[in-house]
Amino acid sequence: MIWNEEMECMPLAERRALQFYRLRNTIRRAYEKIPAYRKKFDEHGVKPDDIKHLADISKLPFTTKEDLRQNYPYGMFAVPMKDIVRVHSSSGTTGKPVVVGYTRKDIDTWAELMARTLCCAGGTSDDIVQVAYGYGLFTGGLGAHYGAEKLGATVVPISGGNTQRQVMIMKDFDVTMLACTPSYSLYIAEVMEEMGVDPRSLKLKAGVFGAEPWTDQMRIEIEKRLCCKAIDIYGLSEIIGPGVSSECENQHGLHVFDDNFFPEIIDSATGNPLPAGEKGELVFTCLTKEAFPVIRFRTRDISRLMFDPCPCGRTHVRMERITGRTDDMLIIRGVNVFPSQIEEILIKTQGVEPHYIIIVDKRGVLDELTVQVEVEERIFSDEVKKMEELQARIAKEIESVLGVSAKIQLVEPKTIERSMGKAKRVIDNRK
Ligand code: DLL
Repeated sequence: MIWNEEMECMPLAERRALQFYRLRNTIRRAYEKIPAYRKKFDEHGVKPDDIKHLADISKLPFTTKEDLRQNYPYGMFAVPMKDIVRVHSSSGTTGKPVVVGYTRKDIDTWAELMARTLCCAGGTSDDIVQVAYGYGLFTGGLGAHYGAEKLGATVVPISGGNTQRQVMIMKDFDVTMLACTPSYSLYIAEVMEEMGVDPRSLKLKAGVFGAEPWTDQMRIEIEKRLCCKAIDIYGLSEIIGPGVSSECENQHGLHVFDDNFFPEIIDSATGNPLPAGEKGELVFTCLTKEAFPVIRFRTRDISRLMFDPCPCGRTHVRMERITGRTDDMLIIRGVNVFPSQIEEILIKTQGVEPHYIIIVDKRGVLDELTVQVEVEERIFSDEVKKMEELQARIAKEIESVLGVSAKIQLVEPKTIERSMGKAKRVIDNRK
């Protein structure tokens, strides 16, 4: 089922016209109502009326996380506070958080986009949706909650944590859909196993997983362990929260809800737009947001756009699953390494569990890469020789795929800390 056929299956020419109309309105409003945007546009020598075609978007200046921080907390709002009905905020682990605001209409738009997302994953009003994303300033919990309600599904607003209870409720409440981070879904699967609950005995049919990077290998692992379809959903607080893009049941790229958010791919070093289909940094412009209309926001997420039609009938442009962030990339002895590349190798390796940490240190002048990964119980209790053989196999694979040597530490099952939200998988001690 498609939630909003008119918008999701709109012919391309019509959508382009709609995007342009909405873009013009957003730019005018931002220029008139947000002094920081007016200043930026003026410094850049561009006026809203200079935007005469969609392609002119590249004439506009970018917005960065730093711009939003400098206007903390409410400086980027385009409406008076009396019209703001909700705020959310990013975690702010690296400085002041970013505060995002929503009008009533923005909340409705968001709910609609999350209803579309759940529909993309096969959801209907018959579903029972366990929302195990955190509720609070984080956008995951309430975003999924409003979307599931809009869909007419039954919401179980459990939030993150208390994993045994998650399993009990999933079983007793006949939950059919799960919403949480991919890393938390694996932890739920693990606890389920410990509790002796067979995932095949559950009603769970699909999960909408996002908020952190994960790989196709991780998807296979989750689908196997939870016996459900694992759908990748993407979003960020600055744009709206979850509900920016979602895979459909074909699981081949995420449909960007581009009647609301205009995506671009740029070269993160030069800021220049890249040719269609090339991989680079994702940039979004909000087309329908009232309270917090960000223009050309640099996400730092790396993806590429896919323009070929999807069998589901949606005509949105699709984005490839995020393969890393520009600020995630580790430079190890001059070689660029993305954590996702290491994850792919680990999960493909027989005998290890999908729980790992990447540690980078500096020994003298040299960078040193260490990968800690849990091994399966049967291997851990086995002979030393097998462990050594496994260790060597992983090291060799990393060396041949990434071109850097890594120290592999095999650790006992269940020793790496589990996450109930966004997993922290990289410790860079050089910083
Ligand atoms: O994580 C919103 C969200 C909630 C998305 C629930 C999906 C599900 P932030 O906390 O602002 O918002 O973090 C946004 O998380 O720039 C990406 O780097 C990362 N991210 C989000 N979804 C995915 C995904 C929410 N599917 C940042 N794959 C983004 C990879 C993701 N990374």
